Formats: sequence, C-alpha cells, structure tokens
Amino acid sequence: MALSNPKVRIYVAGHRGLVGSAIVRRLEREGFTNILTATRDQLDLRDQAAVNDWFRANRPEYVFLVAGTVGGIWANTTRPAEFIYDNMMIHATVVHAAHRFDVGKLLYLGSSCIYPRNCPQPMKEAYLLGGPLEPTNEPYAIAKIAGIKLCQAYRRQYGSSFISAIPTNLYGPNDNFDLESSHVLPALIRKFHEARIAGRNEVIVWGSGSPRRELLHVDDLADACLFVMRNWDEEDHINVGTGEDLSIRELAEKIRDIVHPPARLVWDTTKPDGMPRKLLDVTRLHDLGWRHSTGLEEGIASTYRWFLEHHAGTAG
Ligand code: GFB
Repeated sequence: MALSNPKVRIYVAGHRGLVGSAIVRRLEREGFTNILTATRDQLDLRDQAAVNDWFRANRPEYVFLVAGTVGGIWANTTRPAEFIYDNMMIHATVVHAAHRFDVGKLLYLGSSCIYPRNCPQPMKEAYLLGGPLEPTNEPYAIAKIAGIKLCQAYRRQYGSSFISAIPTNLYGPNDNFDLESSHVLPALIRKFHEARIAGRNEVIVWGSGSPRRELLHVDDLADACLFVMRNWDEEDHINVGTGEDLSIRELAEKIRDIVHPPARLVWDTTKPDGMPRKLLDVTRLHDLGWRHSTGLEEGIASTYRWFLEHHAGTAG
C-alpha cells in the first residue's frame, strides 16, 4: 500500500521520544489509522528475537526507525557505553527484522554529529567519514554511522528500500528537560525559567558560548520525514535542517529574552564545547522541494509554553 492509503500499517519505533511523538502526531493529522507502536516494556528493541516476533505478529509496511538512547553533550560524555551499545543493537535488530518481514520502506534517522569534527561547513552528505569524529560523542556517532551503513548494505545485498536522513539538532514538545541529560535548548529554557521563579538574575551556561548550532523544530522534522519517505529512495543519506545556525551565546540570549529578560549569562568553561560548528548543507533537500517553516524565536516561545504546561509544576 502507498503512503497515501490511510490503512497502511506504519510502525514508529521510538514513539514516546521527541522525534517519534512528532511523527505520530503528524501521521494522525494526515488521517492514518494503522499507526503501530510498542513501549519499552512491551518490546526491548535490543533483543533480536523479540523484535522478530513483534514484526511477525504486526507486519508493518512502513517503518520510521527513530528509537534510540539520545542525550546532550554531558550524557554522551558520561554514558558512552549505553550510547554505543543501545543504539547499535536497536538499529541492527529493527533493520534486520524489517528485511526479514518484508517491510516496504524504512526511514532511519542519523544525527549531524556523525560528520567529522573539523568538517568543512556547511556539511555536505559526501563529507561523511572524511576525518576523525568529535570525541564527546564518538560512541554515539559510530553507532549512528553503523545505522546508515546497515541500510545501505541491506539495500545493496537484498534490494531493500531502506533510506537514511540526517537531522540537525532538534527541539520541541516532549523534549527532555533534565539538566544532566538534555540538549542545550531545553536545558536553557528550564534554567532561565527556574531563575525567573526564584527571582535570580544569573544563569549558568556551559562552555565558551562560541560553538555554533543549527536548530530545527521537531514538527518540521516530522514533516520532512514524511516528505523523504515519499520522495527519496537512494542509497545515499539526505541532510535535514534549516541551513542556518547561530552561536550558543546568541541562542542563550534569545532564550533569555523570551523567558527571563533581566538575567545575566555566566559561563561555566569547565563544561565541554563539543563540535565547534555543525551546519548541514541542505541543498539536496531544498532541491527536492522541502523547506522548514518554524522560525527559531517562534519555536522557542512555543516550546516554552509546552514546558510551562507540562513541567513547570515540578521544575520551579
Ligand atoms: O545541545 P548539546 O548538549 O549538544 O550542547 P551538542 C550544545 C552546546 O551547548 C555545547 C552548550 O557547546 C554545550 O556546552 N551548552 C551551554 C549546554 N549550556 C548548556 C546546558 O545547560 N546544557 C547543554 N546540554 N548544553 C549533542 C551530541 O551534541 O547533540 C549528540 O552529544 C547529538 O551526539 C546531539 O548529536 C544532537 O550539539 O554539542
């Protein structure tokens, strides 16, 4: 069945996460009625036998493989074993089961941290494996690169229609706001919010403020995922981003201006900067006809509203 038939069976692996929940919302909005999901308790995606049984019983026709152990720079630095093991296993079991049980098409998501640390900017798809990786996220990046190579290998050997997209840094509803494991944008929303509630006018921001990041709202990513599922069927991966970046200092100032304007930024330079810059070259996606639609200020404001509705009671 085509991805226009509302009855087509679509498995979203990782439906409770930032990305998976956005894809489910997007699919529901389009009227799909057979969206398949499984919680961690129902299915351990690291267990090949369990994943095979689940695919045999549920027979998905399309798979969005967006499950994994993810986190910000500190989680990557302090939990490298989980980041490499969980992700290598999850990617392998799902790709293998998708092949065994004849999935029509699978979309796998990588991450912009898979490009070399000193990659020329903006980063074209062809720059993958052109140099050493950023040490703070090397285990995660290796697992993500392996996922892309899995999709390519199954396509080459078995003709599987498995594709990979590489999203830039993401944010939005259902993000992780835990200060130890989150990414910079949700962490700073929470830090400025807590300072505002406590009447404090200083907020600690990690690193030097000079690294640059490109940020994409997860609803735009979900839109792009459906778009590439429908419009891309190549061995090569495809970048998904906005094509624009800003420094961490500029990002922190934007978040401050929305959440707690009187606050002053205090830099904790004992924390790592990570990759100096990772701006994706999105020419390939733009040429196919897709562009993001959520501006950064608008996205920060709506994510802050989401945070207020879902977390503010516990966070400050
Ligand atoms: O978002 P983030 O954790 O991930 O950090 P990466 C981005 C930048 O923001 C780094 C700085 O330079 C951080 O030092 N930063 C400033 C902060 N204040 C904070 C804060 O309070 N919390 C956090 N988390 N950062 C991760 C990778 O890299 O991003 C993964 O480790 C993955 O592999 C993911 O690719 C998208 O962009 O540095």
